[in-house]
Amino acid sequence: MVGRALVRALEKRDVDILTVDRASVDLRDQASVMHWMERMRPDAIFLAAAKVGGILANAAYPVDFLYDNLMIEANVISASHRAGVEKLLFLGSTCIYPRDAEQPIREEALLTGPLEKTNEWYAIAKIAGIKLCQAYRAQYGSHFISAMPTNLYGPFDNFDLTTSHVLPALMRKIHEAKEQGGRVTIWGSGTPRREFLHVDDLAEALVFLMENYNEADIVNVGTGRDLSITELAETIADILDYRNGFDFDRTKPDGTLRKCADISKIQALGWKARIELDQGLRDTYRWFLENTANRRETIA
Ligand code: GFB
Repeated sequence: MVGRALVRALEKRDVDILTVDRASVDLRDQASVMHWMERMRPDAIFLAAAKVGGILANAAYPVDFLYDNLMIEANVISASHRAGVEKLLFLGSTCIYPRDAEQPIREEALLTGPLEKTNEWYAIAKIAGIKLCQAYRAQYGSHFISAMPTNLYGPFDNFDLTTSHVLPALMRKIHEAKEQGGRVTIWGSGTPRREFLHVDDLAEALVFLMENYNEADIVNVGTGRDLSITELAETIADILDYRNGFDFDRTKPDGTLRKCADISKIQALGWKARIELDQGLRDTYRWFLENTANRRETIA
């Protein structure tokens, strides 16, 4: 999802875009990554590739979330250094911050307290990636930077109900309840609050940081506005005209109760999000209808 959004953003600029899919290079394999890097010699790298997923996927696949992400970032960052890449941008996540961090979460909160248990594997891997970028900068003067996006959504999201994040899951559940009848079940209590950023806004932010930022310190990327999971469900229900109400499955985890990024740093640099949640949801639903709703095999 992020890689495709980056390609859409970069196509508007005068650059040659190199992409690599998992069928041609397994980023967990050091030799393959080094070989690709030496053959292509990119000037700049956006490291968006990662094993990602929602709250239950993190619990179900701890090895994938820790090992795969550690290997991907260690291989790509070290190969970038060896191939003389001039600038690298590593993508983390706001789940790297302590579970009880003061809200909105400032970048300085990193490593000041215990992590949220439901995504600890992923958070540890992402913190290691941030530190590796900072280590290359400290030891070799590398221009490696890290951005921390909040919860993302948009075209090419994962709509699988067991592994996806909350926004695509609720969109699909509400769509199916509207089409087939029945009610929608929200996992957990519905009270946790989350901040959602459209992936096209993220891509613009990443290009902006690539061009304008070159420091060791991490940078949050978000809208600065959060809402409860129930409010998100109601917003999607309004757009899809679903009126049958919600049930709550309290056997499912809530995760962290609040996760809203302080975005004053990136705003001071001169960037802010443009896509309002309502508009972003409408666009994403249109994409869902055109690409997945009638082709279940692509999302099963
Ligand atoms: O998006 P999500 O899976 O992950 O869940 P996190 C957010 C909240 O939505 C939790 C609730 O409180 C869920 O219980 N929720 C309600 C649902 N209904 C659903 C549903 O049908 N599906 C899902 N998935 N959730 C993620 C991390 O944490 O944040 C990732 O797991 C990543 O690793 C991402 O860092 C940014 O927001 O809790």
